[in-house]
Amino acid sequence: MATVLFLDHFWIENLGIMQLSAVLKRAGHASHVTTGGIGAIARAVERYKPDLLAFSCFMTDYQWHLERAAECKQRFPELPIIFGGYAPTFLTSSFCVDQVDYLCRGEGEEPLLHLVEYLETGRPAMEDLNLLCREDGFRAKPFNIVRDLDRLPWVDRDLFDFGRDNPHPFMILTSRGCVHSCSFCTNTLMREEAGPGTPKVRFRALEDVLAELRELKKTRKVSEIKFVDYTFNQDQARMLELLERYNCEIDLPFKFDIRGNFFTEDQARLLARSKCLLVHFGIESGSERLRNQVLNKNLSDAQILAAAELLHRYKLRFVTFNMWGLPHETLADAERTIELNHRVRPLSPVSTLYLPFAGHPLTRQSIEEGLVDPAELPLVQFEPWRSCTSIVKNPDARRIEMVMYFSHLSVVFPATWPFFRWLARTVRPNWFFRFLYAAITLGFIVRWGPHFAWIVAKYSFLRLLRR
Ligand code: B12
Ligand code: SF4
Repeated sequence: MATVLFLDHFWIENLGIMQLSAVLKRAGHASHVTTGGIGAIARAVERYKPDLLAFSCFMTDYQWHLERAAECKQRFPELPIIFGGYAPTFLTSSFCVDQVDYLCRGEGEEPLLHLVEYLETGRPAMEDLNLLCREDGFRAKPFNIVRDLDRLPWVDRDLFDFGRDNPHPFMILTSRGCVHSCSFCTNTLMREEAGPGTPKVRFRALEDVLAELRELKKTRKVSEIKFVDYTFNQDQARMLELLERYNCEIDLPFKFDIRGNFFTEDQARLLARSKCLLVHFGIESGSERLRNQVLNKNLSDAQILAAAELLHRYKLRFVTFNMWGLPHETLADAERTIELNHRVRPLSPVSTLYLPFAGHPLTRQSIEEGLVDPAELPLVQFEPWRSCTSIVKNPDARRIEMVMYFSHLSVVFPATWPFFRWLARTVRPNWFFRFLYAAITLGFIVRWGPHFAWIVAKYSFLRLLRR
């Protein structure tokens, strides 16, 4: 039996790590997770005596992981280190460094299990591990994908030790992938990497999903379920069947993400009879040109408005996702995003600065067009001030930033929009406005969940102090 210690930065339940842990435990191994600085990690190493340290990164936190791994390598040179997640997958060469021994591209269930067996027994052979290995100079670059999700065990909900009273929503995934190919989205790049012949979406059997939910309901105090599928309603018949059965058998409050063009009256009617707390859907930009030609979202204003009309008619609460600082975005486009939200009337808009992730189609195009300097890509990290100022070159960037700062207030209180539009057109952003934006954002996050707000505030503050 081997022991794996996972390193997580964000300290919110992480389904990726929980899935990997479940696969390890099913095979008789042990796994634990920790976070924090080298002191906390060293204490966890003392306590659990792992045979392998496993780092899981987003594109937005991989520098934190690389720093911690370098410290671990210095302190425990004999402990092998594996990296997996989005950044190692798409920024592979940045991880072929001294502190990394093994690197997994794509989905890690099988390769991680094989590595643990290899470290214990020397089998399978290194070249069959489907990993990049330091011992052979990181030569191969295999990409891994789980074709049959039903072969996986349920995620390990004991791993993050929040106990029965988990303050977060319980996340569950019923599918992987999305049929669309938006140019900014990691789904699109995952599919490119997986190669032809890979299904666009892999679904779990509904029976298995419902059994997992029943078990959750029986064993935990669940106040809320969050379906984290990329697009919950992309298969209409499946969604309707899942909802029908969910309403009868599970009947817990829940949230999920939809695409406006897949939303139908049948779905709305069923949702109105369920304990649906909140629906999220992406507008991204109020400009159809940007949304469809630049972002390849394949979603018209008419489809967005039709979905919103249905949501309102059936009294379903919803928020919209909006991105700011896009390549080729003008101030007029940003103003259109507010104005489309006025017509859509969400509970609130969720606003994020567009982050050009390395390797993604839109980033590649922006680099070709001279709009993004590739040397600046490592700056896309989860840090408060970097969530404000875009690295995309744009003459209107500063004004768009101001529209973003006041987007919540402008949408929720439309009467304030003429004032904020004037402000955005005339005043340059500064620290005062950024602070205001952070406070407003935090206020809205508190409405979704105080614990999540606390985590965001804590990380933002700690990182600011560290500078
Ligand atoms: C839930 C979620 C969140 C949650 C929780 C994150 C968490 N701790 O899990 C919250 C709300 C905090 C969040 C935040 C953000 N998110 Co988010 N999120 C998701 C979501 C909806 C589900 C993630 C999930 O559970 N996937 C399922 C698991 C099974 O897959 P996985 O995590 O990829 O793990 C597999 C592999 O990556 C690999 N793997 C991962 N780690 C390791 C480690 C080892 C050792 C190995 C071998 C393998 C391995 O194996 C795993 C099992 O197959 C995804 C979309 C989606 N449906 O996947 C977006 C997604 C991951 N998020 C995304 C983004 C953009 C963000 C934000 C940057 C948003 C923002 N602008 O602030 C932030 C980043 C926060 C940060 N830490 O820096 C992007 C991509 C991020 C990226 N490329 O790095 C995604 C893909 C959405 C999208 N459409 O593009 N997110
Ligand atoms: S619809 Fe959503 S999940 Fe699908 S590719 Fe576009 S952004 Fe990604």
